[in-house]
Amino acid sequence: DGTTYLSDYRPYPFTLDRVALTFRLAPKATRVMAKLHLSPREAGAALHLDGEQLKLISIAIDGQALKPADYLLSDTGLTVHPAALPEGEFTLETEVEIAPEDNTALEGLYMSNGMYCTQNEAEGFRKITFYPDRPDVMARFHVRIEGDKPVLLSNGNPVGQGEGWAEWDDPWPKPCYLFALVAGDLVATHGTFTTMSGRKVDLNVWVRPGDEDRTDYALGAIQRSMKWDEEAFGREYDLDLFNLVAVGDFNMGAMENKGLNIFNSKLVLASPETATDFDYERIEGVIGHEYFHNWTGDRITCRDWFQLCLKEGLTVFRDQSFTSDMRLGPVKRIEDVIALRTRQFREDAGPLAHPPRPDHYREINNFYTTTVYEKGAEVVRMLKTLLGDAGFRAAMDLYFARHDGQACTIEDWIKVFEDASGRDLSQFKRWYTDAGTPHLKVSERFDGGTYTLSFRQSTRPTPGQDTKPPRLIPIAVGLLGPNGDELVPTQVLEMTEAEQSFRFEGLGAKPVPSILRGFSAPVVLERETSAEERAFLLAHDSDAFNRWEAGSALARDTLIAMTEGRDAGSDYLDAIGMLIGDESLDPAFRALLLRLPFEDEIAQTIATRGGVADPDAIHAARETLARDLAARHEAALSATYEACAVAGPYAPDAEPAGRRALRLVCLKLLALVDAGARAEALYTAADNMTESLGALSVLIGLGKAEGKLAAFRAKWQDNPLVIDKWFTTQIALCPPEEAAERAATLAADPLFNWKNPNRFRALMGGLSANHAGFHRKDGAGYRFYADWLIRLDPLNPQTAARLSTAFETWARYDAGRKEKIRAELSRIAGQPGLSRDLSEMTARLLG
Ligand code: HT7
Ligand code: ZN
Repeated sequence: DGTTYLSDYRPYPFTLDRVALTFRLAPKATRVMAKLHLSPREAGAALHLDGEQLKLISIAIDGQALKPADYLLSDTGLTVHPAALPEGEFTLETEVEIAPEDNTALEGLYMSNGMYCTQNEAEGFRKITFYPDRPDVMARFHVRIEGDKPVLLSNGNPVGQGEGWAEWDDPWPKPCYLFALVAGDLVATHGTFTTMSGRKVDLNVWVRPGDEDRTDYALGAIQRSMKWDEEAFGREYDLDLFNLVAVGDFNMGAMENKGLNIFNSKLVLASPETATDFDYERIEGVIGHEYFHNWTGDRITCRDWFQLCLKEGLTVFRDQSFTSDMRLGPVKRIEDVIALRTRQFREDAGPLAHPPRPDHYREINNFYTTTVYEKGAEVVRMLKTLLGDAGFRAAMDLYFARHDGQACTIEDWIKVFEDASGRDLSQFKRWYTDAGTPHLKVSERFDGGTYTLSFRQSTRPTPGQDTKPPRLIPIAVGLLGPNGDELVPTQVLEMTEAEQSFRFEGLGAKPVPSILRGFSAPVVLERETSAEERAFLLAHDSDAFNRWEAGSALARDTLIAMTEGRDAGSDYLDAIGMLIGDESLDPAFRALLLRLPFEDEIAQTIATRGGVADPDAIHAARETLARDLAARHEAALSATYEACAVAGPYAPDAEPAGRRALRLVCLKLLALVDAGARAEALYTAADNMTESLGALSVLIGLGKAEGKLAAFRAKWQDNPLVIDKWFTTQIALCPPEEAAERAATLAADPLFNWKNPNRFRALMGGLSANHAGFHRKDGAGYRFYADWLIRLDPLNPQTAARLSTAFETWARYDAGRKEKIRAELSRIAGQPGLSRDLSEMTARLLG
């Protein structure tokens, strides 16, 4: 049925050590000549090469043209019969024709604003030439590009160039998914980096003419990434040149092609007037991520695509650690956990749940998920928690030493950690193979100076996995005394059983436990905790994560009580007041404390507790609590708003960004008591996008932004990245009852270039982010969204399928909404000619 299974893995029966590619570029008829140096690893095997949408012009072995009877051509590839193959080494030469200009799926070789570029992960290379398109076939590439573009780039080192041509040689063997080609009218911002062994590396950030004044930050981020990887992991860059190119049409964030990283322009271009603090942080993080792949992805790659989290989970862990070191570690950890819970826990709780290492798929593009990436990173983090800093570093050193140049599996990875630590990690491996988020129920006893913490772990069934054996869960715990002192500093309890108790002896009084410090494992903690205890932890916990967690749990419980019409009390409002202006706390941390949980998060918690989420009630409760908070603490909010003003020119660093974040949280709350007066003033005065967009967002929420939105559009209409913000913000933050109609109006705007993935995501992502708007009772949000997925699918199935995950939460809601979502999913599933991508997604979503 077109499903690929992990258990079917077989090594490729040929080795391919060298490949020479020649590209003769033309928008409608590019010719690709490939020469593959192959040798058989087993006698009598047929030679299968993947290939899709290729027009075969010629094929020859050792210079001899093949006869039609020598091979079989199909929609998915080409197979040369064993009888047509020589016994030992041989060369296979093919020539094919492709049409990059007609490639709207943006996989393989395509065109973006007149520039040629490639995207080959996971299986795009088969749309360029006939080839064993699998990550365990690693070869050295020599590339010649012929075309009428001034800049012609590929991987590795330039080895020759002239008018209309250039040649590149990459000395490092690589799988074809890391191949890249770029040809266009581009300009570079140049820099250098001297590696720890004293080699000078040339760095270039390539962009379209006119964009070069927004590249400095990206260049600095490359330099910081290179330095950090040397210091934190001992990893040095291994070529003399590192190129990074910004592209306007791109399906995802960026791609780690060897020596030639290709980026979505939104993750490169930044100036204070056009990019927000959040954009700057992401740019640095993603540039780091792609650069760190040079070792964890390129030098050591994956044996097959089931092992994707081997490179992605590890590299996310590395980029999170990098950002943590560049900015404020505890704040970064809280942001990462918020993202994990809102995206990954949501995936794990729904019909799309799968393990970080899945064991089957129909379309691999559908498995570039938050489970593979972010949960994969959490699993690496737990290994570090279990082994300690030095043990983790020793294991990483062994991983690089043992597996450099190889295509590996999760088993190889686990074995490295076992060998480095002397531990048996077979139970730990379940984190890779089992889906679902474990729930950890906690109870406690205090008896004659002994405090006992008891845990029970359980994981609900997920698609295809009914029973879940217990996992090894590292639980970081500290104990606080009645006056808030740390009685027992953080220690890591290793839970291995379904039920397990841990004792702490010799305590004078019953302590207050701080459990799962730093969010030491990706689990849902279930513990009856009184509001007093939460307020106590919020005031005293030495662990920043748990301190924030106590406040956010108070807010969440208050909101849930309000949605259920119960008396919510004033514990949250009482507890939070003192912290607003507490100068001993970082502004960025205070901004997180003051942030009310997202509506989607509240819906998720209600459903996890067995309730039915009512989007309208959740929206109303959040509005009411925000109003109460503003009314109760207006003075502190106002004083903090004034105190956090940042003087001097804009800088994207963590310190001023944290002050702006706190300021904008205060602004949003104050707007509920000043009718938006401060937001109007800030919008007029702001000299940077963070504050302009922050103020505009507040006014959109108040329904007072129409004139400003029109002026904003006129001012920025030639800057696609800013116009994307214009689309997203107004739809995500407008009153929910307006969202579907506003989305329809925006879809008719001439600036809605829906074939551009960023623009499409800007509108659709904005709509699905408006929780109560998307889930409007009459189904208008669902219908609009489904209409557009149906429209996009024939052109760009990957992006359409990815966006279909907005429907993954259908089971949380009432029967009426459920029925409407399922009807839309069935309507999509019934479209004739639906892509494999979207049909796999709708089938899984419908369950
Ligand atoms: N390794 C890359 C994953 C990827 C991708 C990137 C851009 C466009 C399509 C893509 N398909 C898969 C990005 C990363 O994780 O670094
Ligand atoms: Zn990655």
